[in-house]
Amino acid sequence: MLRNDCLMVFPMQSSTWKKQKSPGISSPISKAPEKQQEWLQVVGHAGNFLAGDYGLLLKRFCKREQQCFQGLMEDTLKAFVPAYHGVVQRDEQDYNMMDNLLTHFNTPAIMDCKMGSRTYLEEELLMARERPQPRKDMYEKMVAVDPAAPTAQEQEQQAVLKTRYMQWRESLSSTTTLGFRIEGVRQANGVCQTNFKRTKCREQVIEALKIFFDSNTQIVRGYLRRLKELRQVLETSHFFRMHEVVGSSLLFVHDGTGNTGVWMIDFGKTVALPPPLTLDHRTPWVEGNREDGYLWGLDNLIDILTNILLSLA
Ligand code: I3P
Repeated sequence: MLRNDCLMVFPMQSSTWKKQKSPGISSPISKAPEKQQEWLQVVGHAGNFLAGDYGLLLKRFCKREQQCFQGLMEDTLKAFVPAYHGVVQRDEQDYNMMDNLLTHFNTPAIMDCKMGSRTYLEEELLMARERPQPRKDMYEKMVAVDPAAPTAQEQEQQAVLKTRYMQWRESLSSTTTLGFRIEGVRQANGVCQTNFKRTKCREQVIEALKIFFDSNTQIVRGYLRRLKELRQVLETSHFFRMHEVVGSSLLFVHDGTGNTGVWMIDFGKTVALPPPLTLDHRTPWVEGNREDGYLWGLDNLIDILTNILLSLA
């Protein structure tokens, strides 16, 4: 089964957490924490993460994600993803082992942005047509946000198809209009917010981002620099051109020292394309072209940050 989790899982760093400064913060391996750590998961599938040895993060095994990590470790994108360290078993469950991206931050603020204009794979759409499996849990999540959202048939069934739920989430949020959406934020003071389901228009997104950046120009500048570097690498990456990247997030991390980082995470729904098909990640999606709108979303994100910086200057 596909599992696509947002990596908003991190240790609440205690004073016993040994941090090591390294020249690049993209592949940190810290010493093992000496005390049991308190783990917090802001968004994503509950129970999919464990703390590994040497400060590594263990994520419930997903073959597709493993294949992506293996490909990414050989790609120019390597510096923009957590370093991958293979598979480990705990209580008869396999886990993919990766760097904990938060190791080099001191009480960090964290934001998860789900990238792209589509959050379900084309293969999920085909499956929903061939073997429709309406879901009660998704109906309930839908009604909790908007009781008027389900159709008469869905109300009768008290269930919705996953693809229908995902499309509804996309159009309710900024996924459809901007090609990315904020999934969750954890402020440095520990306050978590995951209620961005209706954060849709540019102004609402800007408002939420400004709060996350604490209107700090140094932080915005750091993020902007990193996002532009990422875009440049994405535009020439072999891996990126050859994959439909869906449900993947950008993890933003900064702390009080002005240290910033952005990484690509969550590759459970990143799928290799059948050759010779490639994507430019900007062409609008029509069923069959597999386009995911990732770079369109990144263009919008960069544009928004540029404008935020101008407004703060
Ligand atoms: C979830 C979100 C996840 C999705 C999950 C949804 O909805 O869209 O991305 O997992 O599907 O329930 P919400 O954010 O509104 O809670 P995938 O991306 O892995 O499909 P799931 O319940 O089938 O895991």
